[in-house]
Amino acid sequence: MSDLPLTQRLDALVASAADLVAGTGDLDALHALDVELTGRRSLLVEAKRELGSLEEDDRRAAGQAINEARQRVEDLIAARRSELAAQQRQARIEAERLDLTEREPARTGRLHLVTQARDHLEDVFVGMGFTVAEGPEVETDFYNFEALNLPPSHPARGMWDTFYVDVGDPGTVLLRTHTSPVQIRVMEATEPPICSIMPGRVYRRDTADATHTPVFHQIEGLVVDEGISFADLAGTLDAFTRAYFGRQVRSRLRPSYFPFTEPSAEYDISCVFCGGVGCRSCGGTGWLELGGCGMVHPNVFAAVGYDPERWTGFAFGFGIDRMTAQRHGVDDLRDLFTNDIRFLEQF
Ligand code: FA5
Repeated sequence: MSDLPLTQRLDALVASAADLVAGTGDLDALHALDVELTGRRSLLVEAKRELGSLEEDDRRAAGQAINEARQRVEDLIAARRSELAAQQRQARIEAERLDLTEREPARTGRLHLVTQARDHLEDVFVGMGFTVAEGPEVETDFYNFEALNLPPSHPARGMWDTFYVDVGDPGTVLLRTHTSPVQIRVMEATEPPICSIMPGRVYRRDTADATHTPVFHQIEGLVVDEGISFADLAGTLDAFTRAYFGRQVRSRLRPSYFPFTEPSAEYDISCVFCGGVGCRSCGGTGWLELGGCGMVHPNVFAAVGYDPERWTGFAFGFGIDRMTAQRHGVDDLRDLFTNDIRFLEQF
């Protein structure tokens, strides 16, 4: 090849460089080829060494031809370099791509356990003829306490450690401590007969432990009509217990005190873990406490303008979170809200 004229040798060199460059598969191979084609030991550099033996005019033309050939080779290499870099970038993006549609069905989202429980409770009560009502979480002192027969400075207000909101006169606006204020709102808005449940979130300044959280959920029930008796309350709660927990679970009422009901009772169910024999979960008693209930106090009827001589009724309020925990064998309420996906996806 070295016997051929310089321009022909340079053309052949550029043509073979084009094939070699096109054949490189990655940037490392291209770098090695770059050194071979344009480096100190390359044919292009060797050709320059021949220039010394040429006449001045020929030398200028040959030098120019060598420079042009080098430029063409360098252009080929630069074009291939950007092609390979783009290919490499694309490959990395493909490798790192997260296709969310490829996730297994078992990992799709679901309703939180407490929401599932609330929906289920609503279904059971609606099946028993109740309607569903809701009220605000930020309440006034009137609805949360006063209209419920808890006038200011009533000692029983201490039963509910309250979060007050810095709005209006001090102590007048608060985060509701129970769902009972919704009873008042429902009675203000409707004439008897009433047969409603009122689920929702409530707030108390309670320190979190295995059975308490500062934010939790209750479901309130209210039935008002002529001639409603304590036997109706007991029968309704018994029917609910069997529908929600199963036929093997029994319920009982124990005397208690709430300012807005008279008489008042605590509602217990036979322990779902030991069947009533006594175990660690029920403290050896065989019973689990779910909430309070009683006959609506005449002062509450008076606060909403109902005639206490004509109307009677019962009310109840259960803790949904504790009920859920008991139903599913969760022994620490805090597990429901720390949002550890490994815990939540079991339900
Ligand atoms: C009340 O809140 C009454 N309003 C219930 C009521 C309604 C009585 C209508 C009579 C008529 P109590 O403070 O006991 O009552 O709360 C009811 C239930 O809420 C408790 O039995 C418990 O299940 C749940 N509860 C109370 N505090 C917490 C808490 N910090 N964390 C989780 N659940 C709680």
